[in-house]
Amino acid sequence: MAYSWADDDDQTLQHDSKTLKYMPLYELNSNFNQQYRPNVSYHYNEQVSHFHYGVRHPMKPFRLMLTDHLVIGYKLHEHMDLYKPRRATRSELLEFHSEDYIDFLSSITPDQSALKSYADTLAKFNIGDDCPVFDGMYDYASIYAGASLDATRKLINGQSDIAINWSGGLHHAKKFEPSGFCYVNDIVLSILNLLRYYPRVLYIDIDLHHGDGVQEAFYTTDRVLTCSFHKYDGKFFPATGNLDETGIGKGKNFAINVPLRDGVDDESYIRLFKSIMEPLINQFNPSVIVQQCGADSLGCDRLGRFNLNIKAHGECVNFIKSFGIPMLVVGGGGYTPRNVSRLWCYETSLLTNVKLNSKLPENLAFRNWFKPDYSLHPNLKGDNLQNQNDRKFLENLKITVLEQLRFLNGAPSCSMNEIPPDLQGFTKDDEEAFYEKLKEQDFNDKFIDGEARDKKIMKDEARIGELME
Ligand code: V1D
Ligand code: CA
Repeated sequence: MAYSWADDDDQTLQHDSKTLKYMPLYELNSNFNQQYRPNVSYHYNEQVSHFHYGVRHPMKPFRLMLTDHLVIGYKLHEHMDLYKPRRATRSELLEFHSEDYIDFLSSITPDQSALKSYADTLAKFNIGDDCPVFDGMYDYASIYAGASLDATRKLINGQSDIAINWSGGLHHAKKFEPSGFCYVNDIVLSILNLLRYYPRVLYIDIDLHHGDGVQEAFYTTDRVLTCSFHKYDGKFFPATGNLDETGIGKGKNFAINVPLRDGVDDESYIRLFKSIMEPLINQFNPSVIVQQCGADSLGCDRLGRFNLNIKAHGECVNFIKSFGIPMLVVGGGGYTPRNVSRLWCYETSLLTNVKLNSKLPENLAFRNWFKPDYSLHPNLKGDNLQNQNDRKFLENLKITVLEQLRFLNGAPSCSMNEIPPDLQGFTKDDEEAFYEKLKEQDFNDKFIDGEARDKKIMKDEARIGELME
């Protein structure tokens, strides 16, 4: 019988109605002792979930609160270091974005944007239906970017092997403008920071949409290899990411695109993903990986027409983890909040080596969002959605990409000659002083201990109690 990526195949955590309340929420994986057991950190500033793009807009930051409730409800905080990161500063944002764009972003208000006199400025900065001006927009952007940067600092100073920021992953933002719901590009900012210490960065993007902003930012360098899997038909947003976009100059062949059609299913996606990523990682030999885990590639997404189940998406993340390379994991798109939060909670469990009971915790806040099944793994495969990627199409994709990999000629031995400008000319002493400062900064970051976290949960529940009355 074929493996089911949807429902609960796990016998060890099964229960009947009488024993339900005694069932553990999770168990450690059976091969726990032999497995790669990375130090995992979780970077989350809950303020990020309070912003609203607008009632009709599909991007709902609220999904991040649902995710956090699931993560905490399953007690995954017992397996990670938790940080409440500070916002990114203006000067941190300027590492990638232009000054006039950041000035605009930090000064425009919804009231002003309603005025006709601003029409030209709004058009200049691509403000419109996809990227509206909303209350607190700049705060929102600096909070999610701050969390990704915080995560990179933990990787750089060796405190974390895997650092997670589900509020990040906004891969479309450009140097001079927002794009596709993304205001600042936390991924580009993070990669720039990682490049100060790591010779080669691999960027993997499994969001439904092409990771165009990240690809564009590193299109001419061989120190960052970008690889995006996405829907492509020449029209679907952002209408880039065909096979022939491969990089230019020194970056030739260091951009990889896997353009797919609607309806791709679990088996075909996983097979294709693994058959490309394994040789790619062996060839490029990255020193650090950034993985964007957009949830709009799941079945039943409000904007997407892929057909993946949560376990299949997770299988890709787990496969990359199995290489044991330091990794920044970020979110991205995802427009059916209940499934976004299920997915990112499940992926947190994979990264922390914890096996979750499929039945959602009884005392979960917002549990009614997950009815009627209350399961972590509802079947998301739409039976009426045909897989328009037939075997031949997928085989051709694989062959073309593997052919491109042959041109990589091994990993570039990096002389670090493309170090971001502010670190050029660093002496050993400078570098040590810098590390000391980093450590100090870590200490000042709000590290959330178990007790503080428990208090926070009690507070959240009280608030929900009030809401329900
Ligand atoms: F359906 C909508 C309703 C309101 C506002 C916007 C949309 C919408 C849906 N899809 N907008 C889109 C995409 N834009 C366009 C352009 C509008 N022009 C006329 C064409 O099709 C943008 C999709 C953005 C996807 C973002 C992402 O999922 O990749 C993401 N990743 O990280 C964060 C977000
Ligand atoms: Ca993608």
